[in-house]
Amino acid sequence: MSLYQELQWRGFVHQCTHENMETELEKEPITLYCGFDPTADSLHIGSLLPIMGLMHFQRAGHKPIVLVGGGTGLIGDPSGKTDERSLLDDAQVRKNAEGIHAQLERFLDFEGPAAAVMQNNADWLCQLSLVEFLRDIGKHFSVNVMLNKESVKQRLNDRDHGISYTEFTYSLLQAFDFLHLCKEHDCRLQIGGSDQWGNIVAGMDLSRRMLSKDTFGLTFPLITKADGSKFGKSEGGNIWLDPERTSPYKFYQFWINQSDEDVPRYLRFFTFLTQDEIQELEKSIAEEPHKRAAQKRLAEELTRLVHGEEALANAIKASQAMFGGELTGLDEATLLDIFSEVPSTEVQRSVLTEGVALIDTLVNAGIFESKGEARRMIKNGGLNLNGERIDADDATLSEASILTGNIAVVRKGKKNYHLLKFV
Ligand code: 485
Repeated sequence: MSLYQELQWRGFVHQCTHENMETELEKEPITLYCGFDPTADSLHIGSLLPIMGLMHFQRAGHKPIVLVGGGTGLIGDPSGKTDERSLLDDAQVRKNAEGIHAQLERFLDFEGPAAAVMQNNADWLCQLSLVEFLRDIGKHFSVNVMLNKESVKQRLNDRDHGISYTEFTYSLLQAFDFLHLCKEHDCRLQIGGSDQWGNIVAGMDLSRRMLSKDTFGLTFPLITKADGSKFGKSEGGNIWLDPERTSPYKFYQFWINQSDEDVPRYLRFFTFLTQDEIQELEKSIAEEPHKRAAQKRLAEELTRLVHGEEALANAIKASQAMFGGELTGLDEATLLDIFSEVPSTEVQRSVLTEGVALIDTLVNAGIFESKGEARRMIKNGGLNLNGERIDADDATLSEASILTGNIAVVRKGKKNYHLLKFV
């Protein structure tokens, strides 16, 4: 199967500037690029599709340039935005650029024949002189055409959500990047999300006019969810690639929780599994949906890709803990993360040394209404402390009741968890 066919069956191709793209890509390895603006110090899962795209190109022998928009990030892309962006200051953009540079590095191979290259457009954009730019570059752009671009049109007739001269000029900067990379690196293709179409085409026009070179553009679709809600958000907001912002456990859980309707598409987008492997998983969704084998495989592949093997093992262990699995061996941060949505009560540490009965503490913490209820639960084998069943009514608390840090985990029945935090 050719690279282009592979991208097509996976659903990556939204729009493409050339009908002969497939043959062009088979002829010889080319250099291509995708740009990421440093609007935050971490990427989120919205960037995964273009990242996967770059990886497919590299696996097929093409050479990816990953561009971090240290220059364009100072301006802000109006594409797909209904409001003017607030400007980020120089130091913030630089810090953000460092953050996403480090993240992007782990997905591609920077050695070998198709070695990827990192570029920061601040290196050339921030040196431009205004007068020169207006004379040499600006002359090639027709305002009449620009006013008809989707990203601009939307904001023209709206007084409250108008567009500044600054953002209006953004696409010229991105066009200049393509020209620069075409000239300096013989870069022939730019890829991006569907919102980037106008910017990509602007760069192709500029390269044709100034270098007489033919370049290509390819965009990916916007990811939609079967239920109409927005892809990539949880109640807590974005799902970030930075483990400090979204823990590997939460990241893993996000994918585990995808619906049966969405999972087949996500397997094509976000894993390198073959058509056969994905078909097998689709069969399992149809025949044994309760096993959630497809969701598990998706979560596994992605957590491994983004966070590595060890973080994946921890995320799986943490997920099992929530369903009655082993609790020992998980550190305090992981425990707090797993049980972040579980009620918790602070308890005076002195109960650990004063031989206080466990059931008294549980009633005081509001976990049971009465001692009678607690005793009945114990009799039925339904009370569990730190993963171990409590058999005796008169069990007491001690230092050994702490699982890790200052926490003990109480489980009532099958899944009712409650944390005790000794203070
Ligand atoms: O030369 C370039 C300079 C900057 C950019 C691209 C080429 C960034 C681009 N203008 C942009 O804003 N991209 C978005 C971003 O950085 O968050 C997203 C797009 C999305 C996809 C992704 O970047 O909204 O469709 O292209 C990689």
